[in-house]
Amino acid sequence: MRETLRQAADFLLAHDHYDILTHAYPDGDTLGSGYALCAALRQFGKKARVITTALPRNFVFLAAGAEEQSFETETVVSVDVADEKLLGANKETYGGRIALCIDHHEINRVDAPLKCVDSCASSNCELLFLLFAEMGVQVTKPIATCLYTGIATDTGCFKYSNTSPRTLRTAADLLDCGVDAPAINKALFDTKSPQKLQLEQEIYSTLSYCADGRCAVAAATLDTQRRLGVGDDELEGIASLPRQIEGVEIGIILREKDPNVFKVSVRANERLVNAAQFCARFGGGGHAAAAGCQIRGSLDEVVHLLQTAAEECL
Ligand SMILES: [Mn+2]
Repeated sequence: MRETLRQAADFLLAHDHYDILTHAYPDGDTLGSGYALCAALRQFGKKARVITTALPRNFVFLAAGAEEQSFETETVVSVDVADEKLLGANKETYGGRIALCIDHHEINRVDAPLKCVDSCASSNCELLFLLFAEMGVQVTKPIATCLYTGIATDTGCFKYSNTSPRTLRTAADLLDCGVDAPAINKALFDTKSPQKLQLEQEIYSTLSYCADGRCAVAAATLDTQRRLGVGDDELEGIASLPRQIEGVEIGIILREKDPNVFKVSVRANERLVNAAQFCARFGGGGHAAAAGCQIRGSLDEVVHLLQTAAEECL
């Protein structure tokens, strides 16, 4: 890994005029990585900008120091992007042009001449912290804030199993650089818009159990989403709600995308049920603990279908 970090550092110091690509439906890790790397490169007098499909409201603070720069792109770098498909609308412009890929996903399918991938890192930002040390970047408060945000979001605020001793040490170093962790944690993990709270209330009111309380299903219907005016920002994170209930091994959330078309998110206790296999029954897939699929039908039909499948599994 040390050798790879050195190569990536040398590459970044040797080139200029950077477009830094983030993945579509950007999260705190890809955006934190993008804006941190952008600021780091500018420290060396280089031109750089972050290319993103969206900047969700709660992450606007990451872009605070990055004033617009106009230049002709020479070097394309991707951060936290596991596959070119995940570039979304930017795939057309940048597909096949990535010169350096920096990522932490176990499976990375980006075809780039230079790849710096560490699947032991909790987050891409944890990896960037090492890379910045190799480059001699001065980790200013804005850079540290970006890196901390990426680490915190990818680890569920240091709760998930990807939180390693190194993750916590990195976070400690970032706190030394002046990060206001309580403020970031409050804004990202302990704050809900009134609409989101109302949404959760309505979702809980649809909750039904089966398999002796070991499976819970709840739904956000199109009517609810329209009435509350909620979008992807508010719907983010609702998939984990039913799994928080004591005794529930399979938690399922349905989100109606079009009339009678449901996007199904399954969270499972992976020691008992494989969520990816569960979703494969309906043409979907994913990970052992978290997977998804899409099913057509009325709400009652879809719930019945999923409950029957859950009862077979449990
Ligand atoms: Mn990530």
